[in-house]
Amino acid sequence: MIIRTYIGLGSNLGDSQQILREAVAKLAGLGPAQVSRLYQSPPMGPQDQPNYLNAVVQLDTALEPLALLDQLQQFEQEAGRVRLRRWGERTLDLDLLIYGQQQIQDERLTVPHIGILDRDFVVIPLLDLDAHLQLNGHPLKDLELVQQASLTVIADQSWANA
Ligand code: A4P
Ligand code: MG
Repeated sequence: MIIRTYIGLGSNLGDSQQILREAVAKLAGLGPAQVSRLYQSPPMGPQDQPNYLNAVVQLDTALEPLALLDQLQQFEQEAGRVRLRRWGERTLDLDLLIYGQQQIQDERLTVPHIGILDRDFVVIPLLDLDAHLQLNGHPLKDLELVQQASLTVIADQSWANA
């Protein structure tokens, strides 16, 4: 069965735009993929770290959730991932945000991802991909943080092909 999933991408170390572009190419190898616009966002967590580039990929895939997580973690490693501290700087972070309608509580995986509703750098790119997307029956577009987003659009949805 093919499931519609959403993957959050973040980077604030190295050549972030190139790192995210390569990540999109790898994700597209797992099934039909669409990409949000590319955003710059101020760091959530420690403030003494660079701004992030963030985007979201919509991926239709036959992979089971844990197999998809394995792939995401492999792509993080291939990007030379370093992770220095919680909520701190990293070369590539790939989070499984949404996996169809499924709720997953596994020691390796919580889906929907725990931070979605608090993170404008996740919600706004999700809305690029589906303006009517709902989480637990609530339309994301009605969230207050959508009106107060602190993101800057860096590039339109063609950025990953360039
Ligand atoms: N895990 C559980 N559920 C999931 C899921 N849905 N997707 C487990 C991915 N992984 C999931 O991941 C730690 C463990 O979470 C994994 O082993 C997996 O089994 P990790 O990537 O090493 O750590 P983390 O939880 O991502 O790190 P951390 O430090 O808690 O950070 P966050 O919550 O990912 O946030 N500011 C801006 N502006 N933009 C950002 O993208 N990102 C972070 C990192 C901080 N500030 C940011 C941004
Ligand atoms: Mg992560």
